Amino acid sequence: EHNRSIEKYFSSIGENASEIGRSKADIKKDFLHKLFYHLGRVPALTTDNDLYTALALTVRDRALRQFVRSTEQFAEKDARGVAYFSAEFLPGPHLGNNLLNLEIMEETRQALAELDLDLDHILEQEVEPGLGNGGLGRLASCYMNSMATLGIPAIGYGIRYEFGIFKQEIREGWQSEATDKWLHYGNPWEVMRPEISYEVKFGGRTEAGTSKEGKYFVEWHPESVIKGTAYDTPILGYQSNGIIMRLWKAEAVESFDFSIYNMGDYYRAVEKKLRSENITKVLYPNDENLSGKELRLKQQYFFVSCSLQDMIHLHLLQGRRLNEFHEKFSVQLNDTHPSIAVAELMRLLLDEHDMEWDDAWHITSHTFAYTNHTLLPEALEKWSISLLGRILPRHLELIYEINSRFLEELREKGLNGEQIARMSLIDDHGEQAVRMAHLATVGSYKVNGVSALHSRLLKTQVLNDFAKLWPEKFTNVTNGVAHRRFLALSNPRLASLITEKIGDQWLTDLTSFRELEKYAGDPAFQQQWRKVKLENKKELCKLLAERAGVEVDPAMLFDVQVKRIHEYKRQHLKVLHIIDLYLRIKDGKGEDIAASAFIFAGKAAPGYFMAKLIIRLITAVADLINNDEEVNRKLKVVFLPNFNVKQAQRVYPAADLSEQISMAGKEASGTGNMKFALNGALTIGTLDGANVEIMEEVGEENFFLFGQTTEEVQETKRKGYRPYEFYEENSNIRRVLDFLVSGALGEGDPELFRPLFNNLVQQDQYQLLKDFRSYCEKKEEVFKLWANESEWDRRSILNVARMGKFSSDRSIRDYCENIWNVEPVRLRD
Ligand code: 4GP
Repeated sequence: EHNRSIEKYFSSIGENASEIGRSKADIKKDFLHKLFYHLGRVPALTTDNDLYTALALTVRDRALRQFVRSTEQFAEKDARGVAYFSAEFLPGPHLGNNLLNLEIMEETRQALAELDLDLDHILEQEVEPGLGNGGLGRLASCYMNSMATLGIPAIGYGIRYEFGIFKQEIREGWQSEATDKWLHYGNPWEVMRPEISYEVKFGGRTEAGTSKEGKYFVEWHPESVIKGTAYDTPILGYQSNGIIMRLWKAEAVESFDFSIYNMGDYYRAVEKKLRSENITKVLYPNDENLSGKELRLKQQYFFVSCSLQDMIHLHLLQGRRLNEFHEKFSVQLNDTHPSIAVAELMRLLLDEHDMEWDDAWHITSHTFAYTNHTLLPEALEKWSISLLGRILPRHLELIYEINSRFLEELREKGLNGEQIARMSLIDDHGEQAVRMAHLATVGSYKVNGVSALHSRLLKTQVLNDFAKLWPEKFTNVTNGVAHRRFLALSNPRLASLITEKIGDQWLTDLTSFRELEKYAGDPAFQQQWRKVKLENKKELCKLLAERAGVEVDPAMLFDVQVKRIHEYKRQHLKVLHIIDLYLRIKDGKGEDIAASAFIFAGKAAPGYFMAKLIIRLITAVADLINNDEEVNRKLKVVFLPNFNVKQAQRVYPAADLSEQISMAGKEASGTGNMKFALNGALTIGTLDGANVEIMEEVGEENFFLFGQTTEEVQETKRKGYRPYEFYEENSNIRRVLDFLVSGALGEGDPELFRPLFNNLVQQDQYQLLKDFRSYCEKKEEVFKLWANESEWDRRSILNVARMGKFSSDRSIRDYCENIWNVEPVRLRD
């Protein structure tokens, strides 16, 4: 039963502008109301956080209005929707982005100025939600913004971690980790929904039976039950629409176990509550799926179960039948983290909604689509049978059943035993385990990689057997980035220069950047372009001085590598080259070297020794070079601690050169590569991931390509790669590697970097030594071009002009067409 008066109010929200206005006066009034009536602050005691919170609440009202309006219209149209399942979201600071999307940045700035407040200072106060590790989580958030912009009925489902990705500090050159208490000062963006909550079972045993009507059924008697409660954050698209990111928090079903409480054991009663809440306490800080623990599996199942129960609830609430579930929803699995959803939807349909197997399987296998984000063999998720059986006994049974039907199908198709064993959902080598990528592939109607190259490798290598079986299931969607956040918001100088030249259509259509091409050779425009970059670099210099204690000359070539620290990403390749340059200068042979600031940032997984050692190497080289009078006018090295979205927004606009130097075949796509080029950096890179497509778009002549191709890498390996030969035969390599263990670096201990040295000369899995010469040669070209300012600028302008393809708006359109079969809804404001 709807309340008519409320309904009338809802429909008036849009029409009646005075309700929630966008003018300076409205914003000022609402801001003061929030400050006094919501926060109850007297002026003398108002803190920066109060100001931020009051402004955030003022903006959230407007964001929620957009969400309510969009939701109403999606419902009116009865449109097919998308649920984006992701264990990670990395939204970045909300406030600035929301002001941009609502188009009230200037009004807000002025409203605050009238109160003698500075918007930029208030924006600085926001603590970002670090609910992801890196690329995969950030991609999910870019997609949320684009789905909202395009009018896709979508919801993002995930986990409300109480502690996000750790805060990285550098202590004596090493990474140290501090907990990220992002909720400490409150989170004004979320709306808690205590009434939207679901129970999730764990452990225990199952029992099969037959009903009076002769129907076979299974009951799951869990060992424990945990409640998930929804927290909604509105995510805005550009200019109007809003969608919701719904994150689940775990709680005890009962706050106290009263039976224990009555016995007088108060602490034991509370303990049970605490244990339940553990599930959503902390994000696992391992990117690329490195090592999963029991709690991680529980997190995955917990959020997936809440989300599917919620979707079924919403579906039935709208009077729809359950057997048309897959016609109304498409669920995108962001990597295998949520892939237990395949078994969970089967369970819900079979056990809780009395469906027959074939019907349930039809719905399930037409609901899910799976995106793979990494080919690293060690990152392909597996859960041991014993763990899965203990935590999710019913799901293990269902997985066995799905598997036995699947293998039967393979036998009927005439596949041999070896092929069947390779494709099985169960890995029988060593400890038996469930291969989650296989479960996701079998249970999905589409599977995609995240760049053309990656999707091809997925089909021809990792999931080759499946691609042969179901060629039409496999497709590609090349990643994209939210260009509004990563250009309009974070690089306002460049944004307004571009808008002056070609208008602001690019905000909703990045391909209109093509029009910039004709100005690429215009000296006056180049000069303005250069000036913008210089201003951005000056700002970054302040941050580098403040956070890393290093003074950098903004006239230097800013050569930047920011991303998670990983051997395959080869930060150490860049370091080896820096050492080579250092030694050259020491020899008095450095004239041709362009004055360069080498900037690094990124987190290492806390248990990943080599990655942490690479950070130590960077800080050691930085110490050596920055303190050497002979060298430091020519070279600077900086490690900027605690890279996150907020910092990223200051780094990309200031970069001249973007380092995308992974070993070919290892980086699924990369999205930093796109953010750099969008902000006018030239790229030095291998033919890996989306680099291939970036080069295709900007032209080979505007891209510094080096290194082996994927095929050459594989050929090198096949022939028996012996890195030691490079050490022996190439005197440059030998000199640089020997320097690592000479005691010149890091407290004079020659053993400090021995593990790195040994790894490189003995295994060198990522073939740094093989690609080293080609990298150095390309760097010489970079230096030469840098000396030719106007040619550098011309190429920089061309790079930006040709970035149209890499907006996440384009990616989302691709998902809609190739995978979801969802039509954008044209929404009225
Ligand atoms: C990352 C990939 O490493 C990166 O190439 C890609 O651009 C990104 O996903 C988004 O697709 N993978 C992860 C991960 O972050 O945890 O596997």
